[in-house]
Amino acid sequence: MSDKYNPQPGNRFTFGLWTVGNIGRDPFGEPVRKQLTPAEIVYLLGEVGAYGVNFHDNDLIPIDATPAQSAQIKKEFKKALADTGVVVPMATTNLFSDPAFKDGAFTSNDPNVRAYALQKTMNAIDLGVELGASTYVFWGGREGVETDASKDPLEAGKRFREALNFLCSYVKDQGYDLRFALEAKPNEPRGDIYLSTTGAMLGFIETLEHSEMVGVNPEVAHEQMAGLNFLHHVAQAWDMGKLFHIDLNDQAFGRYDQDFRFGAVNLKSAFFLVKFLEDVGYDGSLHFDAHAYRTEDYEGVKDFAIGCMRMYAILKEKAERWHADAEIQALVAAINADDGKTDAFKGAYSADKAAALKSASFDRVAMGARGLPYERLDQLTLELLMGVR
Ligand code: GCO
Ligand code: MN
Ligand code: MN
Repeated sequence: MSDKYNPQPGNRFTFGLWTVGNIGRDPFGEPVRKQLTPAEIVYLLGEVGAYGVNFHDNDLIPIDATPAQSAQIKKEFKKALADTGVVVPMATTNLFSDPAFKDGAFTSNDPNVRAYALQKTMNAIDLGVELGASTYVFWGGREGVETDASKDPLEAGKRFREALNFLCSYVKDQGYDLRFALEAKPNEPRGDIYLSTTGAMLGFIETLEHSEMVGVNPEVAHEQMAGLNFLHHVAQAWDMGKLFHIDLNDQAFGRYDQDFRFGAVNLKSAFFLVKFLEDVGYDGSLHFDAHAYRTEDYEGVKDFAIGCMRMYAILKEKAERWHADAEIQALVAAINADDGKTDAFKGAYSADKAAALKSASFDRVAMGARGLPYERLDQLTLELLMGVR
């Protein structure tokens, strides 16, 4: 399967150490793959042609590593980066695995946990910046509840805001060139996670002191877990200038957190997402936050990684074909046709415009009777996707 769809030089495809490095542990079963070292994962990513590797602090340096162990791991990791040309565009903090974070990190009811979370994040930011990261992701996996008896949601929001304000100021104080990207998820591992959708995050960001340095990191599976249209959230983020990063994967609606290969389930949604990202000119990382099926060995993990990247490249080509397809474009033009009769009413409000519009006459019945060829447009889109046009 080596052809033009395989990753080309200059691609922006990234994977987390935790994605291709996933050992296949699940709530019902033990690991099925041996743990690779961070350096080994970088070599694997170099082999499949990825551009970048992202990590949580503890994917790279175990939480209880000694300074000597930490130095040795960093040395091996940096060598692997230099040998392969793989770079580190994004980093993040693990604020969910350690038992200390069982009731959240920045929103924990325990002020000691909140302070420790800030300390851990400052150290992790330093580590990320040292290795080249320019985006820092916040995924608040444990920032939630099983019962609302346990935590006041207003208080939780206030704590989260204070933590982010503190950390924005820390980044500025250090002179780091780093932007924050907040990642929403509705549930799992908590019963309910605060700020559960990308839209909720976008609203929250506007309440921050340094909102200009904070955007979002939407993930396909997270909106889909909530039964929502992911593309619409991405479009809103883009419209607000807040699409700082994106997590690509796939997920069946209404299931557990599956983290499947990009495009593995909802091909049509994946197509419209890629088409959107390409149409608007999104030029950030294309990060695959997914992992191989538990059935795979490391050859299968490579198949998984290559599959994610091929899927994006193939859908990108399909989007180009969609734009070049005369029949599809004729339908698009017909749908958006404008007879110019309402030109006088367009644009900003004026009292004259409002008065003219109020006295205009419209053929309401004709408007309602007009057929819209969306069936045909959708069918042609699917036929294009299936390779029969
Ligand atoms: C999940 C999340 C995480 C985050 C990661 C980086 O569902 O577990 O998507 O994988 O993206 O922690 O912040
Ligand atoms: Mn996820
Ligand atoms: Mn994610």
